[in-house]
Amino acid sequence: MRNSVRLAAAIAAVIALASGCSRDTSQTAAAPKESADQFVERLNHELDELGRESGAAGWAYATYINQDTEFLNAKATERTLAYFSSAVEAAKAYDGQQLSPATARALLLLKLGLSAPAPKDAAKRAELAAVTSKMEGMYGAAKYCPKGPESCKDQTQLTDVLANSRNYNELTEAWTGWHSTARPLRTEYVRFVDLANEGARELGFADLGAMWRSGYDMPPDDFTKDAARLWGQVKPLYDSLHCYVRGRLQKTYGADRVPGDKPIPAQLLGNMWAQQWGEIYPLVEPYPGVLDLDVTAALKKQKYDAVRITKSAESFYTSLGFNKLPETFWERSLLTKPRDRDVQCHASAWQMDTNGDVRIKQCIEPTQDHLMTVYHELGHVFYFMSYAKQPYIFQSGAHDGFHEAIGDTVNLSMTPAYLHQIGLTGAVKTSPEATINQQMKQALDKVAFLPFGKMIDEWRWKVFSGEVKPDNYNAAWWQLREQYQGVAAPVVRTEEDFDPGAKYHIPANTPYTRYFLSYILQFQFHKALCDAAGFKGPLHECSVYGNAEAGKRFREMLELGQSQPWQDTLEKLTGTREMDASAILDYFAPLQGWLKEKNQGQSCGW
Ligand code: X8Z
Ligand code: ZN
Repeated sequence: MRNSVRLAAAIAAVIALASGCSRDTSQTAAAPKESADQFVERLNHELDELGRESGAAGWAYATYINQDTEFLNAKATERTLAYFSSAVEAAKAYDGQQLSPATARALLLLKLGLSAPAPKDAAKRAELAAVTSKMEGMYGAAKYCPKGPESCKDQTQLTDVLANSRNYNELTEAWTGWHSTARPLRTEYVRFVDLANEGARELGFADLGAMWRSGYDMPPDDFTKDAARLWGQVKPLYDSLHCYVRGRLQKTYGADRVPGDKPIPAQLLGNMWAQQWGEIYPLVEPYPGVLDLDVTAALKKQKYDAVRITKSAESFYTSLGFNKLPETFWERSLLTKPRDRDVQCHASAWQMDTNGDVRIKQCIEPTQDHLMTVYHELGHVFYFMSYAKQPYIFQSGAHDGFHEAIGDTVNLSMTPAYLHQIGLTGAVKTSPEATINQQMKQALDKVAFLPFGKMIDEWRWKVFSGEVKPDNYNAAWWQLREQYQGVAAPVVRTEEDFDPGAKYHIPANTPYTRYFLSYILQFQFHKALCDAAGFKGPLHECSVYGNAEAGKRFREMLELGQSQPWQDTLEKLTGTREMDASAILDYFAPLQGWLKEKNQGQSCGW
């Protein structure tokens, strides 16, 4: 992903837009003699230049957080913001003109190009750049130090506790400790909301949330309805999973701690944000011992290091016909956590320029979770490489959910058969019990995530519109977490806390609905690729590893970037113009049947 304020497409192009232009920004002011096509051509060139500067500053900051890199990153961001303000202003000269579809689209994307546009006022612009830069660093460097500097634990360590401990008090302390680090972010965030909203309003949007919802090639209200429709399609499946998992956690922790008809305490689900629950698989395994799915143990035993994990992911993509990663990827990526400095460990992918400098930044550890994340990040990287021939403004995902879905689509092909083939799981067994085990493991990540993916921006939409005010930030957050996820805060929360700030994408201002969409779309993509490969069995058994035809269809989609409305791009691969949950429901049909039976007689819901 690129950087925060920078470009809306964090990962993508438009972000890149943000990167820095070496020219004086005043050059962008309307050049009346320029035709619209010429203007867009100049934009593409300048944004490319600008992207290099903001990319370099952003990378330096994210991989070495200190006052100086924070300052330089803020300066680069400020220049990006200024460039955008002036470019959008200049583009108004073409309002009402007859434009080619490509030029009209480029000008529309320009306006949507930042995830937080600045007010025109120069002092406010500088303040916005400074506050966004500051928040990112605060998050990346945060530590919980219960008993002085020697006792400090960072996010990696606290996340490990959430994943591996089964001790209720230890889990509660790690959760509470990490969330306490977000308190100082509240003041910064309040100011950020004011400034970015002002920028969005100056561009003609009702608020920043409305601007985000306008990035989907359809009226923003239709998008809101579409996202709600998708959630409605998958909610019954989530409810079944929630009911079953709560029952099993009750067996582990007792009914006093996990009451039958209440939300699940958020620290018990194996993840700091209760967003993916794969780590508690051993507690909920339907048929113990039937299938060896312990990839983490295999990685450790075989002494996989970060490079080998990344090479394994690369091989999957090259098996589909993608070109290999460039040498510079290996020289310049950050694959392990440095010992001696603060870095932003939240994984991301970077398109540093349009000349093939692509990288990832991830503090890789030998676990299944990290393995899947590396495949996810490389999905972004192969998307960057695939659309590199497009004009700069179109170098982005068909929409941001597409960008998130590429690597995850590949994840869906990492079946037990594939993992066995690369030596990471035991022999594949086919039995109804093995299928249910495998599906449960997948559902703990893929189904459990859905309400989380939906609620994050639901909260931000309310914050940006003013429906939720700062004195109600935390209460509104927990209301949504209960409503969507059916999880509860481990300990009493107040407005002294700022729990949203404990999740990377809030201080980094990365829109989150993209992930919700990705978790629906990736199943549509998977189904389309399996069809292209001629696969005939149940969807969850399909892997397109090594399949040339599936690879070709996939690459053709990626090469289009953001050059046309996403509906056209989706149709090309899947034959439909709508995002739709039937593929994910189809995929999990065996598990949903099983869960319904197991949940009979239980009181489900919260
Ligand atoms: O942020 C990410 C990726 C980088 S784009 C690691 N994800 C979301 C998260 O961690 O919250 C992937 C899944 C959801
Ligand atoms: Zn991603």
